[in-house]
Amino acid sequence: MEKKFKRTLVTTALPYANGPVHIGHLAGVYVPADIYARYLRLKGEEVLMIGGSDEHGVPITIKARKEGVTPQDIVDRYHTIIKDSFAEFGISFDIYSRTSSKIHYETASDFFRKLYDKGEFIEKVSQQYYDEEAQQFLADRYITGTCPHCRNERAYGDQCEACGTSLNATDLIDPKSAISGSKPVLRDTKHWYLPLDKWEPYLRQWILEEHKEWRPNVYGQCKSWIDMGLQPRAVSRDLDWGVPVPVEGADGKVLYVWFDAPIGYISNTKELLPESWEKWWKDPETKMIHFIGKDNIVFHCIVFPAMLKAEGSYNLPENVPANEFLNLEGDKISTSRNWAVWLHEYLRDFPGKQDVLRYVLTANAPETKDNDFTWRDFQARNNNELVAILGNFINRSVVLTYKYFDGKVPAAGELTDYDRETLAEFANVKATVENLLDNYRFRDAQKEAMNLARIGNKYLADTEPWKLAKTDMERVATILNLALQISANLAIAFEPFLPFSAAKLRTMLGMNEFCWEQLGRTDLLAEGTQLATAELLFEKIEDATIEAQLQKLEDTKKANQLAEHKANPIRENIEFDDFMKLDIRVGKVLECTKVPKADKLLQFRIDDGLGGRTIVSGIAKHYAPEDLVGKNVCFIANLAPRKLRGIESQGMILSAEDADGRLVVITPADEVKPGSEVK
Ligand code: B3M
Ligand code: ZN
Repeated sequence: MEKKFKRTLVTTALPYANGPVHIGHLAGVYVPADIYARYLRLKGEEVLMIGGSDEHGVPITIKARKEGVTPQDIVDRYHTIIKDSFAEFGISFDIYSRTSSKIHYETASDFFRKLYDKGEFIEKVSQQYYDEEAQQFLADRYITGTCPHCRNERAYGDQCEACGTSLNATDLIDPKSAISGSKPVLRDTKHWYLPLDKWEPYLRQWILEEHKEWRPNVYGQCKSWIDMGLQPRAVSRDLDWGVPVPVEGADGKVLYVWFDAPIGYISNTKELLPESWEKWWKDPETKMIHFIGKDNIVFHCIVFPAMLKAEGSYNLPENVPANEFLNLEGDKISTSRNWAVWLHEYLRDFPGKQDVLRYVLTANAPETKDNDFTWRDFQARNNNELVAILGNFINRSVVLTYKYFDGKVPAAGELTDYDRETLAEFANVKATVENLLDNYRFRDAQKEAMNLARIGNKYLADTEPWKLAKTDMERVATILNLALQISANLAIAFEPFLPFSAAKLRTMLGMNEFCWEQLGRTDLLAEGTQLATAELLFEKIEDATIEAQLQKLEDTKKANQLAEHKANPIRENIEFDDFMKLDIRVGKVLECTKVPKADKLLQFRIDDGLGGRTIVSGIAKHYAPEDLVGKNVCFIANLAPRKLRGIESQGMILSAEDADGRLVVITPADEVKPGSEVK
């Protein structure tokens, strides 16, 4: 049975204040949350939208150390940049605060203390690396060493970025402290753990039985965590940046960032509403919704609920509509590789076009699976949808009203069957959009809103009022009245999605008061209302503008490759016997063709002096197949055969790769017989 609520608390993940925010943040969390909050406000519901910066955690301390500044300097810098970017994009937080605030320290500290006093933690001593020179315990990220799986010498204590394996610091071969460079030693350290296993039966019932309506990706992740069996989780760390653990004998220990950050939602509510915050957190008639990205699911669906439950007086979230990831031009967005569209840069390159980005990110929202942002799609959606459909319809309606009625809303006369058909099509939209928004399906909801504009556009194209102006002004008046009423509906329907354009549109139409309930009505603009002069809501984006953005990404790629090349030192020495294991031969290319549906692969038939062999090689981006036929190439002849796209590859063709990622095949300087050995 559906529960009834009085008010809604919308929380948005607190971004780490160690870098600016990009389109992935906006698409994954802040735009959907903002659409939802604006929609509820428009319905006249009581709603609070909470945001803020997450200012703790090891990466912030690492960045500070690298730059030779304090962690506080780092978070001060990025908190401001992030906060400004959100404000520019119209993300309508009721408060955007930060976890380095005094009230947060108190709130997080009290929360821990309450759990501690209730006996909700277990204390455990474990061994952790300690840097004797720097006299401090080392977070896993502060330890580097050789990966036991792939032998990468620059693996971190928590992960090897070369092979992607997650590690424990004690797995590393030859560990080194990133602070002093010295060899760390293992020392005993005490920490506090939240026994998630204790809450497992509760969580299983609450999520798996009572919240089957959660998105499949969220539900599925929770189920697999719970089915794997929950373990106690450490909620403290040996670190000098964060909220100090408020118990005796905890010097040099702080709350783990994932313990204090979600409490930030509570602190920020308190900061905004010191008198009445509790009703937002403890009254069962408040519905709490967490907007987050998929990498935060376990913390919001399992760990934080267990914390709240252990405390005892708080509500649990009603839903957690987590999004999947947004990629950029086919690659994972990455802060360290600068592979992102940064919001502050977008604002500089596309001033005044916040709504365009909001629109495109919602149209491509990664609600059910990872999605891709491409600049070509951005341009197409702007030109073909915002300009050609929405903007065009509004503009025609207003311009024609000026042309024939001095910009005053004309009176509607008798409706034709066609008018009535149009209105009927139009009337269902409110219920449809509402239903989609209530179920966190923002991308479909926006599509439906756009359908309203499509209906309007088609109506004008079909009725052609400009042709009737000489013969039947009464009919023209009716048509334009209806077109303007549809425009007024658009000004309401698009308010959650495109707040800047919707506001402009309302100014144009002289709409002062408006609310969601009016949607679907055709008497929103009174006869005789004076319109403001027509203003273009959207403008075409030219190819050159898009090409400049693509070029920028291309440059980033080159810079990354160059950096990688520089960081690619000569590998460690090998013995002569190791070299002798390689059997490298010369062969002549007899045939070479593209491998279907694999844009990188070429299939070779090689005369190897021994009856021939097939080799598949990833150089299709660098050569046309016909250019390689007849060439002598070098290949590894004794590499164990591997299947690539179902084709057995019997060896590997050698090529050189330069810093730009260009591949050039290695050929002998003079003609030699196929099968000759390379030594
Ligand atoms: N700062 C992780 C993130 O930005 C973390 C979220 C905290 S939400 C309480 O992905
Ligand atoms: Zn590795």
